[in-house]
Amino acid sequence: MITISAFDWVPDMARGQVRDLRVRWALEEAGLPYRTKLINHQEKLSEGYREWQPFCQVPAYDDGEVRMFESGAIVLHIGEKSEALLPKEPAARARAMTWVMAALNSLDPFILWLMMTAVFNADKPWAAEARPEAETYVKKRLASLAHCLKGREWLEGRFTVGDLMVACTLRSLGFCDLVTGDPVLGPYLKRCEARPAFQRALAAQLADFTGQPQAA
Ligand SMILES: N[C@@H](CCC(=O)N[C@@H](CS)C(=O)NCC(=O)O)C(=O)O
Repeated sequence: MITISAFDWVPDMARGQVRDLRVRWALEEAGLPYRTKLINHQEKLSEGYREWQPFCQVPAYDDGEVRMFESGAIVLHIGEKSEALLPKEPAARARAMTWVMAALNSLDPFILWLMMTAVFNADKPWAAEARPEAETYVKKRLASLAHCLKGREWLEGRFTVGDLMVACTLRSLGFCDLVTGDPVLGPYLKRCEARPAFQRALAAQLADFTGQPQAA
């Protein structure tokens, strides 16, 4: 059975955003059952956990053959097991993998920087000063993404692991309307989040925080 690590508790604002969600979503799309190894914020620092996830973060993954970390690498690994995530045709497969990298390298760093200024350090004077520029960079990247998605349901003709990773990255912008207020990106994200596999993954993450099953 596949095991993934996840936190047993995070603050309310982080619920539904923790990065094990993307792994749960990939597993749900692939139809692969999994269980969670819930850890707390002390256990993440233990030597045993550090051997599984060197940066003391979640998620980490173990399928009995491979133990690994980094959500991008994990969803690609799951993609290898399921055509629902990664097409077999080599060019389509390469394109889908490209979007996973684009989410992690071309979108996420800018979004993270904006979050540092607008959310995590919102009360600091330097953050107020830095925020407009951070927002400018994010808007530029989002405009490029919207250009690619214009008139398309999915990034590459059908849903792939690339959409999954891009959608997870866009969801981090839930604190502002840069995505939800965009006529292309807003509906795209809604389409992604409407997928039953996403709904099951989200419900499962939330349930692990409360110990109570939540409606999908
Ligand atoms: N690059 C890593 C980042 C993982 C990450 O940022 N995990 C966060 C939760 S979303 C975490 O564990 N934070 C706790 C900490 O850093 O101590 C990945 O994508 O797997």
